[in-house]
Amino acid sequence: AAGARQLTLALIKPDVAAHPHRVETILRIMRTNGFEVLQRKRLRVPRELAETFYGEHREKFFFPRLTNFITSNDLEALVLARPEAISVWRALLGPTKVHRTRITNPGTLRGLFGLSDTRNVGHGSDSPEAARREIGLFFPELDYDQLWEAAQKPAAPT
Ligand code: DGI
Repeated sequence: AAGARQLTLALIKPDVAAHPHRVETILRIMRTNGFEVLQRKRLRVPRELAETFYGEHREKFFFPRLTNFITSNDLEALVLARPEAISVWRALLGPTKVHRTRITNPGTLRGLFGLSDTRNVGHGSDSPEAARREIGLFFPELDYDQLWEAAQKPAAPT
């Protein structure tokens, strides 16, 4: 039996968001894999949001280049829903470090489209707690619990 649907925050980072046809390819891959796109927005991330979002990495050597990159141009933020949304979206993305992922997981989104360990195509929340926090950061105007409730109803046929 299908379990409850999970929500996850997906980001299509600026390296890919600059290419409309790649964004469309990724959206098609999301839908083919059973994801419902509940919310979608395109935005230039303010520095403060980037630093809060990646706050756990504040002391890492790559923090400046990561936050510079994520604020460098528009990106796409999406709320995705399906059972096991968190792990399934991260599996589609592939492992974080593109240089290795190109060899080990060439068919994943990072394997296909990644440019570097920083410019690595996308983001996916890594736990339900992270998903709630991250959806709140990117979609502060939404009521998370209401969104979750709505996600439990079957999608209208399209
Ligand atoms: O959840 P992920 O994005 O897969 O990975 P994460 O939460 O460990 O790291 C967040 C982002 O930080 C990742 O998408 C890219 C960047 N990053 C992580 N480790 C490295 C890195 N960037 C560089 N240049 N080198 C790293 O070792």
